[in-house]
Amino acid sequence: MQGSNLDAIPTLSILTTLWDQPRWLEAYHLYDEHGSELFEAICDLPEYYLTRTENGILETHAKDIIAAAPVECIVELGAGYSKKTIHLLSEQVRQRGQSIFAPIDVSVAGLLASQAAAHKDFPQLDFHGIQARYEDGFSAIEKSLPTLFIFLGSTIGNFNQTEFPRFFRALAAAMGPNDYFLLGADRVKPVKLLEDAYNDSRGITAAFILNVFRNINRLLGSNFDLAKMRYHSWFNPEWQQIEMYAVAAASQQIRFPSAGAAMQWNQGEKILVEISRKFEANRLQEQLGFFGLTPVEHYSDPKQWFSVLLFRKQA
Ligand code: AVJ
Repeated sequence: MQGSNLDAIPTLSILTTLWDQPRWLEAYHLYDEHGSELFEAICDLPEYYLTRTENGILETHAKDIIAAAPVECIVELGAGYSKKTIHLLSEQVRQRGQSIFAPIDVSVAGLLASQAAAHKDFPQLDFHGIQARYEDGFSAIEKSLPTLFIFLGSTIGNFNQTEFPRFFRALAAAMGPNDYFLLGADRVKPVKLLEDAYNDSRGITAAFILNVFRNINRLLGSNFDLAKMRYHSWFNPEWQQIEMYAVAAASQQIRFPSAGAAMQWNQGEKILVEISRKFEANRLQEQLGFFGLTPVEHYSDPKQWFSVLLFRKQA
């Protein structure tokens, strides 16, 4: 297990984006322990089609995907050891035997849990967990080792216009010639389906989004009052993204004692907590071509709701 110092980063990230206009937050703050549990619950919601659709695609096509990407190592970005990863790992072991599995994740707890599970299920896998944010973790990957990088769940949809190119520049730079990249991306579809997936009838998504303020209170000693805010989300058609907001139900003064700072959060004012971009598969393939990633295959489900795209790094 490798680690890096992650502690100094969140405070700066939170304060700078909260002082932005409009106020917003980087999505990774959502995943404290409780947030991770709430996200697991989201994945099982009837309205949240993403996880089960992508899982179906991987279950159906894992054999072809692994056959198309002759590698010795699988690097998973985020989300250590899910059901969907197992389809790929078991095919990798079946087709190639002894292999390396290296998940990169900010959560040590998540990495340890996936290490225990992977060791039990796949004794032929060498496990190399890397505790880091994606871009920082890339440098730990040996470039000469034939590697398949996987980034599932449409997590790519969380990245804004700045983060997206930064991520792909770093990824492409970390990839050796003929390495592979497997990307799960949610597709544009009728608005009602999209909006329901992010506004479930049980209110789990609302709890997940507002929980970020509990995490921030814990990290920074601030006084966000979850009872005085509400959740609002919508599909922005021009930007083709679901936008998830916390809205102040009453004006409140938020203090950050550790930073000696305070902000006035006015009634009705929104904080953009998360975006979830939706993609057109062909356009995404063309776009990634500019980062030196050549499309190899496009896997989808019968309703064409979700895409799993395989790319190869140009030599
Ligand atoms: C984990 C980023 C893929 O955008 O669908 C789900 C997060 N937020 N419901 C998504 C999320 C609210 C999810 N990703």
